[in-house]
Amino acid sequence: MKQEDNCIFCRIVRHEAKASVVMETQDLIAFDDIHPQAPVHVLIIPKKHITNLNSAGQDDLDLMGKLLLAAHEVARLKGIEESGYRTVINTNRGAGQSVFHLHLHVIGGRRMTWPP
Ligand code: DGP
Repeated sequence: MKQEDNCIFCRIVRHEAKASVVMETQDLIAFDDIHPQAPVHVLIIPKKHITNLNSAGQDDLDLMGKLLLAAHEVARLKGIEESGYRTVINTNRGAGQSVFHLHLHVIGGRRMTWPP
């Protein structure tokens, strides 16, 4: 069995699992997080199954750039580009990664504290 078969985010990519989709391109899909930590909490994922940043390689340079630029597009669509938004990628369990398909959190719509 391939990793992709059992991955919840791959199932969202294939539209087998339901998600509130914010935007979709050939390479990426963005959808509302099921456990939002702020009024806006969107996850952007590559359609290609990449476990996390540790698994991304030189072949993914273009894709990783698109992922980052998509954060701005999501913020614009959600109306938070001016008020501000936080972008987060958790890598491995110690950092809080719970779904092992690379995803970029776009969080906003409320005041953020730092450190998180
Ligand atoms: P992380 O902890 O960085 O791995 O973030 C995983 C996020 O994914 C977490 O905020 C909850 C969200 N999530 C988990 N399963 C689903 C799902 O089936 N649908 C949606 N929309 N979000 C999910």
